[in-house]
Amino acid sequence: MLLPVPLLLSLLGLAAADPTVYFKEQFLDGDGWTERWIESKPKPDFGKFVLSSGKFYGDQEKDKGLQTSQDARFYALSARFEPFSNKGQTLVVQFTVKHEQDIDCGGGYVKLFPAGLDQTDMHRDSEYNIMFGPDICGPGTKKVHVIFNYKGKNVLINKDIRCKDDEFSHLYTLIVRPENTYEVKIDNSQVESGSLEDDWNFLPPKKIKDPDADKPEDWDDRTKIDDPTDSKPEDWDKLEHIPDPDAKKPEDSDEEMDGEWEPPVIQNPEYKGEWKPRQINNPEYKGIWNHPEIDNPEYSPDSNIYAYENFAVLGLHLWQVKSGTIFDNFLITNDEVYAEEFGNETWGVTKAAENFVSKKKKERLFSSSLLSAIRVVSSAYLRLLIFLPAILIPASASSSLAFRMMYSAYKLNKQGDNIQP
Ligand SMILES: *[C@@H]1O[C@H](CO)[C@@H](O)[C@H](O)[C@H]1NC(C)=O
Ligand SMILES: [Ca+2]
Repeated sequence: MLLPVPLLLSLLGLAAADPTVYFKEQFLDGDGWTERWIESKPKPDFGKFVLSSGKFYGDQEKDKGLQTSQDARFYALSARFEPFSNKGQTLVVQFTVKHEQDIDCGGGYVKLFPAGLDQTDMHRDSEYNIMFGPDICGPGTKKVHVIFNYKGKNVLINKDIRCKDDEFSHLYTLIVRPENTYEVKIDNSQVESGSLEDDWNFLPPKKIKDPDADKPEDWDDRTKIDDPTDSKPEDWDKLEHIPDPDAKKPEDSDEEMDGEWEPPVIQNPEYKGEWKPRQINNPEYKGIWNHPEIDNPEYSPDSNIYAYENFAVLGLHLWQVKSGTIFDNFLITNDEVYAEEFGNETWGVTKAAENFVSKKKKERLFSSSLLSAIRVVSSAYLRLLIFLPAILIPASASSSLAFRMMYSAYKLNKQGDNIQP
């Protein structure tokens, strides 16, 4: 029996209501974005974002996004949308980042702010709800931040999620579900997932060590003990240093002037160090004492860790040493499948083209460097030809023949030089 598709989907629990798109920005309307994105003002020297598809791209128009354009700057730009709460809903935050400058140190993340943010005064300490995205600084820091503001404190994820550090566009997705679970995807495949409570220290621990439980005094947790049957041999103790028996009093020693002569001191070859008894297994060993745990009275579960009163602004507030990162295809929605589809249609389409273009560029670079390598080698070879006749033909043979050979080799070499740029 064939079921109609919507019925089939709903039987599988897959049918979803229409996706709600809270925010979407692809920069497809020329300068239009300058009306939607607002610069923060407190510092006059924030870096400038420009609209660009960069040095290589899939589609020159579609792949335009916000590119950082000045080195060693802070950037602070944001866009506002209708406030919404994610209570009882899935929240998906997604965007593409392209570090085409071969990034050394710089942020590639977004911050989601509540409605109260003054966009012209967005700064480092402006309170946000969520910060998400890649961050690179040297070889040591290459991670994806997932930071939640929980009761006024920024709480970082306990797991280490590695970000991409190549020059291509990558799609970053954060999904937060009302079951207090989350998922992080890079390029539409899952790189981390789990429960909010387990992977962030939002709440105090569920269990603590029982403060009333003490290790019994007679609890023996020494694995080895001194062998009671072992004793120090009688001839063990020897001085560590002794007077050198081979030293002789110098004949010119003047005891009245220098005091009584004393031989130099040497290490005693018979000295054995401190005596220690042999170690044996402790017959009384009881194992490691496990501190009993009790329920932590400070702990109370929170089924609303994931929920925020409202989201209203998406901000790019970051520092970059070497500029050139392009941000594009921002999406905030309640629909995971829609976000994946949108990712496929944007990043999914451009990644193949980008790879192709970049490969072609590298091939061109390679073939031009191969060509110059051939030039260098051939020119060195021709130079050698000039001197070979002089080496091979003795001066007495025919100096005029040697000269002719040298001259023609020289001319050949000149041509060799001429093919060099
Ligand atoms: C996105 O693309 C991948 C790879 O082609 C595919 O497996 C997946 O089903 C697509 N997702 C959606 C929602 O279309
Ligand atoms: Ca775009």
